[in-house]
Parts: sequence; structure tokens; C-alpha cells
Amino acid sequence: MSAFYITTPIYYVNDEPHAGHGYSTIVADTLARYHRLKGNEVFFLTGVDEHGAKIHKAAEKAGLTPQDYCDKIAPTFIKFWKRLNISHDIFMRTTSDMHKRGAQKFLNALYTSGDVYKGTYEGYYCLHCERFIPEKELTAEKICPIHKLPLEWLEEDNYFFKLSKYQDRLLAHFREHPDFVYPAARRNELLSVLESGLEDISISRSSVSWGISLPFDPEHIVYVWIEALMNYMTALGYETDSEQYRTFWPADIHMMGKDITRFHALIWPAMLMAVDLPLPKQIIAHGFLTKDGEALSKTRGIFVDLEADIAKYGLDAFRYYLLREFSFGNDGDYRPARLHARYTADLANDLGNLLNRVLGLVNKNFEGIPAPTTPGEFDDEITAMAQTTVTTVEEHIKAFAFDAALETIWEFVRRINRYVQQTQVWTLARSPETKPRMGTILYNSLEALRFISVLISPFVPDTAEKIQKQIGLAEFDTVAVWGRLPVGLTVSRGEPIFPRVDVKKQKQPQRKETAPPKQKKTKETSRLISFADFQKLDLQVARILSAEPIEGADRLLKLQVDLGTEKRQLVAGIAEHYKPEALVGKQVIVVANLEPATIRGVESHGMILAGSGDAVVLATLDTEMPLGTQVR
Ligand code: ME8
Repeated sequence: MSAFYITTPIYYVNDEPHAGHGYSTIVADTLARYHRLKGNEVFFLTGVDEHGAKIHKAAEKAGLTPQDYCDKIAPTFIKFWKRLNISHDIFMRTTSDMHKRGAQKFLNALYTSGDVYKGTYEGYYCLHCERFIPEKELTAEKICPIHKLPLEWLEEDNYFFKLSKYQDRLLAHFREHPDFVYPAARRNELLSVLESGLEDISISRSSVSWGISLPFDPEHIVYVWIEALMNYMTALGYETDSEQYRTFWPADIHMMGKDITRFHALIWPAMLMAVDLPLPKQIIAHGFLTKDGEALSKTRGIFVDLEADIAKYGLDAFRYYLLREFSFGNDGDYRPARLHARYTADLANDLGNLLNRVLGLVNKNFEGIPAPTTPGEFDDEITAMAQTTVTTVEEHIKAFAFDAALETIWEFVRRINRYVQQTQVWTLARSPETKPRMGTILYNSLEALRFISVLISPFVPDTAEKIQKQIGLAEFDTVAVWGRLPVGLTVSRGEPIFPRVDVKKQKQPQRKETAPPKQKKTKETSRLISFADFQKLDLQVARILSAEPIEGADRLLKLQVDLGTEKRQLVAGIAEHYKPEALVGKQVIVVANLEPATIRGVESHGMILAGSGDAVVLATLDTEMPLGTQVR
């Protein structure tokens, strides 16, 4: 068992948390849970950053003292983490005594190192970033490159830290530890900052009153970023050199968004070098969650209504969607329609139906889980795939490829669905000769589902537990070794783990558990798709809002369509058959879960259905229906 320490940023309490904070913390939670599953001793930190001018201003605006304001906002984060099922071991607050004392100890050590000196600072400051914006990054409008809000001119006496002195050591560290910063794009960005030269940084503010005072000059307040970084150590008991501190420092992973890597990968390590302490092992930066291409920001009114989506689809669907759909490290646009499509195809259809179907068959035909007495076709393939799935998922998680990890698990889910189908297990109940084989197939399917529940447990913990409960396991079994599932357990076919969610509350056709009619194998059958395959299509009623030609592409039109819950852009090859103005206002049918594509440089998120022969005629419904209605 080894110690594993992972942190999220500590978030500013100037406002309540939003989905972006949620994303960082869900990713860190998934890793924390994964390491616990591996048997490691995990310490998972999240928390809030409570000092500095930004918080002070927010408190003033709310008519509260800074402390009262922090005491009001901090619990909203705690509530949010509960809502998102975050398994942190500590919720760190920088107004806690433990942090204040630990930070002062660190500041004294920094001062003693001889790398702190007094000087004057002047420059443009972003209150939202809580940092001076270097000359190189300034625009003529003096607007923050991240927040797009006006900067303030500040001039004051400050203490400085000799960051420049550590440039060569930092460069050497980056070169000797290629994994220090992930992904490579962020590492390269930081390397070029390092190569272009580091300037000393001011570490105190004389104009700020809300914060921790410098132990060697109480007139000055420590710059909030310097103090905030120290929380990763003070939280462990750095002040008293506690057992916990010695077990978990240095951190294995500082997880964060791409906006704050310089603080974590340049300034923080240099500070640690100055006081002769070990550096965190990895700085991992993810991209931004965007809405319509823009970073989420309460200040700018761009947000994701995650409460509504969690209420509709459940928390695990939300976690699954974020981890499955976004490619870690890149920005990702939040789209409720994609969440719906993932829910329907991956969760309700592939996984939920499989569990329900297998449990139903066990319930109907056996007293408890049957023994696997009769090996047959496909069994070896299934057991081998179970083990390779475990290994591949592990590799993907180590590479922070959460989407690939989930896709690998779902390949296995889909394989088990096919196994049930190929063996036509439901037909084997008819005779006593075939029943043992039926029992074996059902045992294997349930054991596969147990494997799946273990593998998905870091991502969607509630679902994993529900699966094992329905299988009949009293305690969650985390061991991915084939054959551990006890024979004879009483399974309970409870509520579907992912009940069908219909945006417009439509009734869905129910599938009956019967053998498909016998078919002669002809060329025709190879063209057939299963009902499950058909159900993967997310066809929705939409209205065309606008249409315009695409320069240099005579056959294409760029369309904006309304799906009721969201607006989309898509490209359609109908320019030779429809004039743009004739399309506006028309109801059409859109394939809403088609992978996005860029066609002639224009992004397309879906496809419009049309009859396509000599003429091309758009498919519509007989009469208009509400936008977003599913077409079946
Ligand atoms: O920077 N998408 O706090 P902060 C994804 N207190 N992640 C997002 C996001 C988005 N749209 N918006 C925010 C601070 N985040 C400092 C940190 S640490 C010692 C001090 C997440 O409240 C992401 O992790 O501004 C980002 O780095 C962090 O919130 C910034 O949070």
C-alpha cells in the first residue's frame, strides 16, 4: 500500500461554486476513488481560498465582514461537494488557525532562506485573477486576458521573492521530470515562459487588509496566492511536522484548470526549493468547461444549469457525461443534448438494460445465482476480455484519458450484451439439457457485471453500488478477479438503475423478452440492425432558425437549428435544392447524437434527415410537434 495525495485548487469564495469547479473536483474525486480501489492510502484535499482583495470586495458588496462572508459562502461549497458525491478527506479553509499558523511558519522559513527582499511594485492588477499582469500579456485596452475585465493600476511597497534565482533549477527539474506537468501543451507553454526568463515576484500587499500578516513585518499582508499554495502543506499538519504531513507530502497530484498552472508549476516549486522541501510530483491541468464556446463565469453570466440536469438524469449520469465526453486537457462545450444521448445510449440502454435483463432471467429461471457448470462458446473470450479490460482501463487512467477508460469499459458492456444475444440465453430455459448452459451464461454475465461495477466505481460510485446490491452482494466487492461471485446469492431486480428519461415524457415502446423469429441466413440479414442499435439514434424534432451559404462550397448550407433544450449549428448538403430563406422556420428531423465534424471549416453538430434521390426533400412530421420531441 502506498500513500497517494491529491488536491484540487482551493476555490475563491467570492461567489458560490459552479460546474467548472465541479468538473475539477469530480476528476480529482475519480482519481482519489481509483487509488483507494487499488488499496492505496489516499488523502484527498479540496477547499476554499478565503483571503485577498477580491473576497474583501465581495464581502463589502454583501454588507458583511470578510469573515462572516466567508462563513456564509464556504458551506455552499461543502453542500455542492455532497451533491456531487465528492469523497474528500479534508475541506480546507484558509481562515482556519491550522492554516494561518502553518503559513506563518512557511513564510518565516522563506524569509530565513535569504530569498525575500523589500522593494516597490507598480503594474496592472487583475482582481479576479488576484495577480499582476506582466507587461508581455498587456493589451492596449488593459483588459485581463482571462476575465476580459478592466485591470487596476497598483503601486505599492512589497516584499519580493527571488523567483529569478530558481530559473535554472526549474528548467532542470522540467527536463529531468518530463511528467512533471501534464498535458504536453501546458508543459511546453511553461517551458517557454521559463526559457524567456523569470522575474522576481511580489509576495505581499500593503494595500490589502484581509489576509495573513507577514511574521517578519506585520504591516504587510501576504499576497493571497503565495499563502493559498501553502495550504497543500498546512492542511496535512506542516506546522507541527505531523505524522500525516510526513506520510503524504510531497503531493502526488495537484489537479487544476489550465488557468493556474504558472502558480503551481513555477512559483510553488521555487518556493519549496527555497525552503528545501520536496516538490509535488505532478501538476495536472484540464481544459475549461465552456458554454457555447465561452468559459463559465458567474460574473459574466455564463453558466451550466447542472441542478436541472442532475435532477433529470441523476448525478452519475452527469459525472459520466463529463468524464466520458470531454477529452481531458482540452476545453469541452457542455451540451445537455449530448448528456441526454449518452444517458440513453450508454447508461440506460447498454448498461441498465443489460443488468435488468440478466437479473430478470436469473429470477425467472433459477433460485439464486446459478453455478457455472457448463462452459461453452464465447466463455473464454469473455473472461479474457474481463482481464484485458481491467489492464487497459488502468493504463488509460494513468494517462488521464478518462474518456478512453470509459469507452474501454463500455466495449466490454456491449460485448456482454452481444454474448447474451449470440447465445440466445433466454431460449435455453426450455429443456433440462440446456438449462445448465443457461445458468453458466447468466453466471458469466453477472460476474462480468460485477467486474464492470468495480471498474466504473471511481467514475459513477452510486451506480456501481446499485449494481452490486441488485446482484445480491451485501458488501461492495472491489476485487477484479474472475470467479469470485458467489453462487446461490439471491438477486433482486430492483428499479432500473437508469430509468428512461424522455425530454417530453413520451411513452417508449417496450421490448419483449422473446426469441427473435427464426431467419434464414441470407444476404438480407447482414443488413439488419438490432432494435438496440436503432435506439442509439437520437432523432429529434428541430426548427431551422437561420440558413446561409458557405463560401466556396456550392452544395452546402450552414444552419442554426433549435432543439428546444439547446441551439445547434450544422452543415447540410442541400444548397442545390433549397434556397436559404425558404428553410427558415421549417420543422425538420435532426440526428442529434452524431459526432461533431468540421465540414469545409464549419463545425457541424448533427445532421438533418432528407429523402435523397434525384431530388432532395427534407423529412418532416405530418403535423408540427414540440421541439426536441424524440422521433422513433
Ligand atoms: O484560481 N472549467 O480559484 P478559482 C473547468 N483560488 N474548470 C474550471 C472552470 C471552467 N469553466 N472555471 C473554474 C483560484 N474552474 C485560486 C486557486 S489554489 C492554491 C488557488 C476550476 O475559484 C479550475 O480548476 O478561480 C480552475 O483552475 C479553478 O476552478 C479556479 O478556481
